[in-house]
Amino acid sequence: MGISTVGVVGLGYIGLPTAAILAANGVAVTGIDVNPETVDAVNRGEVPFVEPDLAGYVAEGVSSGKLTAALAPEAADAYIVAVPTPFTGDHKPDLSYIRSAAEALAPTLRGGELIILESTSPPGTTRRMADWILAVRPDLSLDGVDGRPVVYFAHCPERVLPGKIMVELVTNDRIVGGLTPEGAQRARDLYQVFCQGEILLTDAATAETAKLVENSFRDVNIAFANELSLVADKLGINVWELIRLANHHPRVNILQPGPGVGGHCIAVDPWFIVDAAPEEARLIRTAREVNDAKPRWVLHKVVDAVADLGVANPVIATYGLAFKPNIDDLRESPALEITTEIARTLPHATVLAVEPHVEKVPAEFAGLANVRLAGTEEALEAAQVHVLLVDHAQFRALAGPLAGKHVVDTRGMLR
Ligand code: SAJ
Repeated sequence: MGISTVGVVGLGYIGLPTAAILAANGVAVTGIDVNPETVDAVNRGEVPFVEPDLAGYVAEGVSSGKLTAALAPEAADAYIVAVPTPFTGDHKPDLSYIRSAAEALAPTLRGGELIILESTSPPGTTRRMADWILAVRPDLSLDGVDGRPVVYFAHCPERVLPGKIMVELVTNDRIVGGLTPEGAQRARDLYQVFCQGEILLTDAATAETAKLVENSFRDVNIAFANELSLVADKLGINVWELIRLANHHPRVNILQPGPGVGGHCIAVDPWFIVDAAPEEARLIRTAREVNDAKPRWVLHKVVDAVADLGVANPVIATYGLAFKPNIDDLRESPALEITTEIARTLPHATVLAVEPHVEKVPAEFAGLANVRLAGTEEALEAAQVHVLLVDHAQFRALAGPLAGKHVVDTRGMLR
């Protein structure tokens, strides 16, 4: 069966680019989202967040008629589910968005559809999604038993890097894990429409775990760099110089320390492994703890710098709120956490948050009268302590103006 219509459930950082790239390759795509503002924006050909090149794809898809958005699913040959999988306060996976998506899709199914879960998920989630759907639709099946029409399921984790999504969607290799071999083959046929990388077939649970392992690998390596930054600070050594020199060894490639690890992936996914194998995943858990502890360490550095200053009502500038450079994404952002914690810990200070990618005051600032958004010039002029949190391209020019000032440089921008 050829796939000519696709419903993409969840028009976020992954769903919308995937919908747009499918539409650009001639597939009729309906993007489905529960947020009416997102649906309206997409139907106007607009993108509700910052991602290079995406706006052009969405505008083109809408004007060609290949991309539309709706609040509820419609009949389609295939569906891609790309909804959030956050964790709860005690680091347990929250699958409620997947369950809602499954239950919303169930009534539209006729049999023969392919349903792909793209959301990063704990091992076994694709199977659970299938079970939720079949609980609502016992007239359908996974294998055609008793003559009941088959629905095909696969997990195909996204691995694109925010900021490069439109390139990596096309060039990255993809892992496709089927609940059944036929589910994997059908999913491969769909990704071949736009993916030029290798498409690797496996089973659903291995695909789910592979994605978690990739991000845990990166988290562990960043934790090593962050731990080194604490060690180097204690020893009075410049960590950036230390890493630069060590990386001249042919088999050493240490990552960069920062204010902590943010984003919806690397700060979250390792916990799904810890939850699935708590006794065994000791290094993975420790890496999470090391990275999660870094913002507090930075906060103490800022408090110390302010104490050194000895000013009653200091002005502190923080540069960057996003979780990494050149994007507007604030999810799990250590920079945002540090900025709000400075304001909370130092109620007599004024905190000027400089974030060129954000216009709307973050919800985290609510109830804090001493923190507000500010421009670079105002921050440079008014602040006595400057905290570099995100290495946005715009901030590269700060080395000169900040020379000789009190600076806490978490990204080695002034190295
Ligand atoms: N970071 C450091 N030091 C480094 C590298 C990163 O502190 O040397 C920090 C960043 O500032 C950021 C966090 O880590 O706060 C994560 O940034 P990232 O660029 O490493 O990764 P993400 O979260 O933007 O995207 C990751 C990618 N995964 C891997 O590289 C293994 C991407 O390929 C995945 O698609 C994405 O997670 C995802 O959606 O899972």
